[in-house]
Amino acid sequence: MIWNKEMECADRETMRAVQLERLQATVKYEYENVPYYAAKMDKAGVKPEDIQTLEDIQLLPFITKEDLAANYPTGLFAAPMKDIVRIQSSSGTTGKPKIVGYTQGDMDDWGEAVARGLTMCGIGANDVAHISYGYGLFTGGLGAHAGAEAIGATVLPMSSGNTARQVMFMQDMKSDVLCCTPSYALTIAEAVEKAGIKPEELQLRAGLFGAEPWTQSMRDKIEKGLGIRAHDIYGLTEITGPGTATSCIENNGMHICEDLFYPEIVDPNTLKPLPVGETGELVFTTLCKRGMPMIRYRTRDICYLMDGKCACGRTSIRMSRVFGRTDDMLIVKGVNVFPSQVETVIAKFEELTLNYKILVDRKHNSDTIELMVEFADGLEIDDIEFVENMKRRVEHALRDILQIGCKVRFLNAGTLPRSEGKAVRVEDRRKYE
Ligand code: DLL
Repeated sequence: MIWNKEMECADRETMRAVQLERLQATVKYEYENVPYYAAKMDKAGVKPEDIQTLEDIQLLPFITKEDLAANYPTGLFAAPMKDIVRIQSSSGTTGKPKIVGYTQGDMDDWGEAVARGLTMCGIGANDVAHISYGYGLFTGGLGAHAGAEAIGATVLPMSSGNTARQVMFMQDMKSDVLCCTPSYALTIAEAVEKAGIKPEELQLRAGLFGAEPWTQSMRDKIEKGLGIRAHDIYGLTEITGPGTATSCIENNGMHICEDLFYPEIVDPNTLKPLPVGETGELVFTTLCKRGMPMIRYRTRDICYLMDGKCACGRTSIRMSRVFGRTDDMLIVKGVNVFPSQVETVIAKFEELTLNYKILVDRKHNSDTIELMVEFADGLEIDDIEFVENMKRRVEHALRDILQIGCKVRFLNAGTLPRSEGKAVRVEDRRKYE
């Protein structure tokens, strides 16, 4: 089923006309209501009337997380507070959180976006939606909730944590779909196995996982551990929260709600637009938001766009999985290292689990990087010969992909703290010196 055929299956010409009309209205509204952005436009020498085609979007200045910090808390709100019905927030890297305000119309569009996502994963009014994203200022819980209510599903507002209770509800209430972070899905799968429950004993058939980068091997593990189809759902607080894009049953990229959110990919260094298919930084312009519209917001997420009709029937432009964030990238001994590269190596070893942590430090003026990773259940770290052999193999594989040496420390299964939300994979101690 398709939730909004008119928008999700529109031909290119119709979609571009909708986008242009909405872009022009958004730019005019922003110019008239947000003095900070109007000043940026003035400085760039561009007026709302200059936006005559979709390509003219390139004339507009970007909005960055630094702009949000400079305008903390509500300086970028375009609507008066009386029209703001919801505040959500996410942590900012500069210390101050990012505060986002929604009008009722924005809330309705957010619910619509998640409703489209759930529907494309085969979820409908007869299903029980088990929502284990955190509820509160984080957009995961309330966002998934709004979409599940919009499609008329039976909502279980579990929030995250208390994993044993999650499993009990999942069994007793016969949950059909699980919504949580991929790392928490793994934690739940582990608890299911520990409780001696076979995946086929659960009613669960699909999951919408997002809020953090994840790899194909993690998807395989979740699908096997819970006996479900795992879908990717993407979004960010500044744009709306979950639902900006979701992967359908074809599992070939995430369909962007492009009548609501206009995507571009730019080269993160030159900020020049890149063509469909080329990897770069994802930039979004909200086309309908009125509480706090975002024009050319630099997400810092790295991915590429895919066009053409999907086998599911939708025509919307898709985005690839997110490979990482430009600000997730570690520079160790001058070499760029992404946590996802390390995860790809770990996944190649059956003896290891995807519970890991990367420690970066600086000793004697030189960077060090160490991987702590758990052995699979039943393998012991006191078998010295086995451990030494594994160490050699894993360190060799890491050097191959990272081009620098990375020490490996093995831990017994169950040693590292389990994720209940966004997993913290990296500890960079160099920042604290
Ligand atoms: O994480 C919104 C969300 C909630 C999305 C639940 C999906 C599901 P923020 O806390 O503002 O919002 O974090 C946004 O998380 O810029 C990405 O770096 C990352 N992210 C979100 N979804 C995905 C995904 C929510 N599917 C930031 N894959 C984004 C990879 C993701 N990274």
